[in-house]
Amino acid sequence: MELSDKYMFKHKGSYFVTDLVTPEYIDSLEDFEIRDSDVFLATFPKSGTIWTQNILSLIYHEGHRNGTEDTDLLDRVPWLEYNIRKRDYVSRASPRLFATHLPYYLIPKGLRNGRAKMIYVARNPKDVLVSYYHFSKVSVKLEEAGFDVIMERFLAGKVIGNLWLDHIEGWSAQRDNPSILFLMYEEMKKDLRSSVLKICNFLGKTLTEKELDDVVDKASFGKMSVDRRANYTTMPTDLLDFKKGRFLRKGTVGDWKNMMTVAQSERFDSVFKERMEKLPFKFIWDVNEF
Ligand code: PPS
Repeated sequence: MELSDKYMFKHKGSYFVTDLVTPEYIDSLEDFEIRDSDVFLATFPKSGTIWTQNILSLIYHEGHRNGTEDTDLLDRVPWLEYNIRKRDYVSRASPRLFATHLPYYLIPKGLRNGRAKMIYVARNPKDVLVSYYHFSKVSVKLEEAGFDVIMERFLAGKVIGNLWLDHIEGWSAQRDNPSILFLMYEEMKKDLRSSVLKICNFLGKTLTEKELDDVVDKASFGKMSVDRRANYTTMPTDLLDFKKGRFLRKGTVGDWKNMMTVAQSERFDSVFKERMEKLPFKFIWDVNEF
């Protein structure tokens, strides 16, 4: 373990939430046994994880789609590295659905060897930063600080998920890997139905038109915000403090413009722009670009 404080510790070059995982558990994930039927959702924090978790849950679970089951996303699509409810992942029934914020180099070797399917969701990093800043108030496990401070930590990679550029470069180097589907948050925002269809095709799942409509409807920001199975209000209060905000906050594209000054935006660009230009994605920074 390289560094540790009340909120985060660094292990194998990556930051983790102090109370929620141990270095030994992270080490054990290298050999976590992967099944061909597993589905992993990978994201940098605040890039659309809960949204895509919900979509996966809705695609796979009829009882979620038709409202007859009351299982929340922490149980439907738990985090690999943050096993908050201490579930037994090894004896979990197939198909297992997992979410992870791990950098590509730390995922189980069974995944790197092409077993299972993975979905990586990316979001423009200014909206990621602003979402992270607001979330650091709601999350009891993240250190609260002013926006300027959080921005400097984000630009230095001293946040959960590490340096955004490293995370996305590591995953996007796999862009020709047929086991990984790459999606953009903004693309989902622009046309959710097409994104859900893309996910279904990738996973070999065939839904009827009605089922597809149900998935799209229940994955909308408005419906998720009031669905306790999909808005993390069932999370323990020692993890999230809902007096300080909501997990589903705004769900828009371009909110960074409401937060960042011109000087902050320029400072951000001066650190990120060059490497971002080499990424194989076209980022959308504003709804007017739709
Ligand atoms: S985490 O903590 O990493 O799991 O957070 P994550 O789920 O990746 O990101 C949270 C942001 O995603 C937004 N969100 C949505 N946007 C649009 N539509 C839907 N259905 C949706 N669900 C979640 C959520 O509001 C957070 O973004 P911000 O910008 O803070 O609103």
